[in-house]
Amino acid sequence: MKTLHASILILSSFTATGLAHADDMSGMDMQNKPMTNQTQEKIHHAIGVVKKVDMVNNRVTIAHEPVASLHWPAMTMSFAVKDKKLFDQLTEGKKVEFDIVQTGGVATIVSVK
Ligand SMILES: [Cu+2]
Repeated sequence: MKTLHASILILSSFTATGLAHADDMSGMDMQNKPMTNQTQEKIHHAIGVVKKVDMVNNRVTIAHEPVASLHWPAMTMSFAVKDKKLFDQLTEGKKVEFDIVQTGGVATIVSVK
């Protein structure tokens, strides 16, 4: 009976791996589509002052207020900018409200108000 039990455990761990992989695949598909809530990407809201705009590298430096949903204290940091159009609202010295998505340690601004 002991041997049988062990093989059931092995079988079920294979199944779990298979499911996790299926999740990864669907996540990859989603990246080519417009943002939906199914991407698992959480949108974080922040407020800050634009310090430096780097349109060539699609980056902006913002002195932001604390972001509770990301457990971030207030700080000045660089963000990736998702769309060139967002630079219309990212003027140095301007106070902005913006939405951030964080994936793999990279914080990307996805919209600006
Ligand atoms: Cu920060």
